[in-house]
Amino acid sequence: MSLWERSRILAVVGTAALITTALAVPASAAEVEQVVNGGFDDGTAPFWANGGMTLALDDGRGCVDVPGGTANKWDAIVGQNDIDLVAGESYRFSFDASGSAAKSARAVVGLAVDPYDTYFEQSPVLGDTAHYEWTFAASTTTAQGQVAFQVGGSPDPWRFCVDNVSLVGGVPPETYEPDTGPRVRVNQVAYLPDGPKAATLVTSATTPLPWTLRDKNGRSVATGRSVPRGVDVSSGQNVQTIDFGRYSRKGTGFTLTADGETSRPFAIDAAAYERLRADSLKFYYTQRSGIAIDDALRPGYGRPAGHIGVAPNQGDTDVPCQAGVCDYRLDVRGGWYDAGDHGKYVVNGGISVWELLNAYERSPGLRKVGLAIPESGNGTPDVLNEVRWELDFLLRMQVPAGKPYAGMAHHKIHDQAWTGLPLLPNLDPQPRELHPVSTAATLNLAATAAQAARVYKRYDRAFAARALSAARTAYTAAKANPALFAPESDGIGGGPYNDAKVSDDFYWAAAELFLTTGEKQYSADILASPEHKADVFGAGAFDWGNTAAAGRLDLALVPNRLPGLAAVKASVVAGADKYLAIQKQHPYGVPYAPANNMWDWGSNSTILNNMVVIAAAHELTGRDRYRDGVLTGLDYIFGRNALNMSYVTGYGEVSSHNQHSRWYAKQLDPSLPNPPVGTLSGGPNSSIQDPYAQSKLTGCVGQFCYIDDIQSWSTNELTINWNAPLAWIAAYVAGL
Ligand code: 9MR
Repeated sequence: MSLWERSRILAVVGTAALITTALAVPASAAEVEQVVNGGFDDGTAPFWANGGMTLALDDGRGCVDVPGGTANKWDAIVGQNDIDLVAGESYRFSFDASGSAAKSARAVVGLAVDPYDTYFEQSPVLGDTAHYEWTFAASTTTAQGQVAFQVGGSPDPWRFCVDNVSLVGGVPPETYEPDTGPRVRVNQVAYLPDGPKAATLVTSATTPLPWTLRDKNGRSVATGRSVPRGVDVSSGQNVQTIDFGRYSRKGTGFTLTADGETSRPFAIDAAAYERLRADSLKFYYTQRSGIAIDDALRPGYGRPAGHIGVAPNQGDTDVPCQAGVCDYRLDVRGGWYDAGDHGKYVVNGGISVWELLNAYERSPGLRKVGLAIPESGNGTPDVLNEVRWELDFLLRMQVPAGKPYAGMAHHKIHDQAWTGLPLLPNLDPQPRELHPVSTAATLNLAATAAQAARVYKRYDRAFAARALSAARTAYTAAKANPALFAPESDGIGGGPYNDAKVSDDFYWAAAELFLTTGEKQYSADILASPEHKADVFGAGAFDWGNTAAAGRLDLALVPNRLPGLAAVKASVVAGADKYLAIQKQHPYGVPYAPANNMWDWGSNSTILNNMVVIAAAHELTGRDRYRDGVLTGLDYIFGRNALNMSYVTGYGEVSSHNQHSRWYAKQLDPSLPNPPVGTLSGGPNSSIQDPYAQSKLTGCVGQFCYIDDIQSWSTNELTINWNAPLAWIAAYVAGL
């Protein structure tokens, strides 16, 4: 079973557990030990060791000499089988362990037999003997459970010792209380001097309270009274709002005090957004596949090239298809790694490219922003240099002429099986495979290559011509194969990015081809599309699977002669008005209110994408209220939220910095870096699909469904498609 399938099952189990908890009588008092001889008092059995290791007693502990030179954590294991687990029951997993300096052990409670599912895992960094302890709820009932310490994957040999291994069932479930700091919630980065300035106060008070704004010297510079807002649906908190927008002097180190609490400090200044405009785009260079990352350009982030056909890598220069899918091999080197994994997916590359090129078209100030990348100074704006790295990869994913499905694009290329963390790209030993072509991927290629033909024309005519020809070919091929869908089940070794609705992708591709060529064949398809008159601005405006709004925005903003353009523009303004109305009702100023308060995977990007629509309305109408809506939305991302934290690494006093990634894995291996400054975390996700989030957050309300831990891939990953709206909005704000 794949991680993704497993995650779906866990999600279902999670819900069931929630319901049971609500109805259940308190857990019975009997706490039952599941591990036999965990203290190694009777020798080492029934623990076992593999990978050529011998488990032996040393001072009453079980110890192994771990060989160096293995690729994966699971190439060397100390474990015990036949562990009983009962779904929904809460377990306390604990042990004492030591290891040679800074080696990590992946401690797992999982299934002892194929497919070796992981129910709970932690990867503590070891040193002198220390005690480790966590509580989690089992998602599955089995008599074939396993407690294991995976200690492989080290280049050099080391010694691992463990003692007092314990898995006790029937313990009371742990309650996790996030540390949310002061109850006055502000944008911890910066408000603009002439922009709106609002904060949210978490309080039990239901009548207005006085507030004071202080400058960096503690001097009161403004005062007022808060506005009671009742219980906020998105967080379950009783809140009030504070409007200090009349204060407009520049400065740093401001604080806001109300109800006996003082906010984290913030600036009133645009400068941070100029930095963010570059940082959010610099994120992409260190995501690059197929090129060594130059430490001189990104101090602390230098690493060898990944997936250029050098062992232990097995790709991406000559990649076969999955068995039975095709009989050719492709050179699909380059591009950006999608996220914290080493996969490369055309649909997610597509929306990312579109949004960054769109930022270039909409924010002229981006042209002069240097990104310190190898191509800097070549006469082409750096944002286009960076996006070109991905475009070249997307073009390589197109099936060559003369082959079956010529002109279509393969949906994705990634590892044959999931790998563990941490794992640098160049050390990934998995075989790489091309997955089948899909209509959605092909239309992503058509849309972005057509857009690229327009954008790159003045810098590289030959590339623009090649891109346009690839776009036309792809569009024709998609029309001939309109229903080849990537299935949800294809989630082993990489994410599925399944998408069975492609009318939006057809619309978007036709729009980009029309905007670039002006040809009637494409405008005819736009006008005939069911998407053209539809309200495409839902709870979230657009994402990798919903691209109609991308087409609509460009039709509204890129000069063109489509009949009925006034209505197209009006539809964008109406979409923005919808998001503004939601924001106005929201005591945290969020332009996002998902049905049933079910926050989506990557909610931060959804919020930012809704802000892109609001910013588009600003361009279309020139009205201040749209600019103000974007700025207010920004406050949520940077700390005016229930968790009182900024979701962008290095921005704000407390910010996400442990995003799920195989190579920015400092939390697991101190020799690796955290994600670079300017990296957006996915953010609150009500479905908490990963076991770590489930162990901490089960029952969470909206905004609270987030944890800054590298294990939480469903709430705290970084991705190319999430940093794109951050870069878009940063460029917009810096350009105001
Ligand atoms: O961002 C994607 C989210 O919208 C999907 O619901 C989820 C499951 O298909 O996958 C997310 O994308 C992940 C991808 O499949 C693999 N690379 C990491 C991505 C972010 O978690």
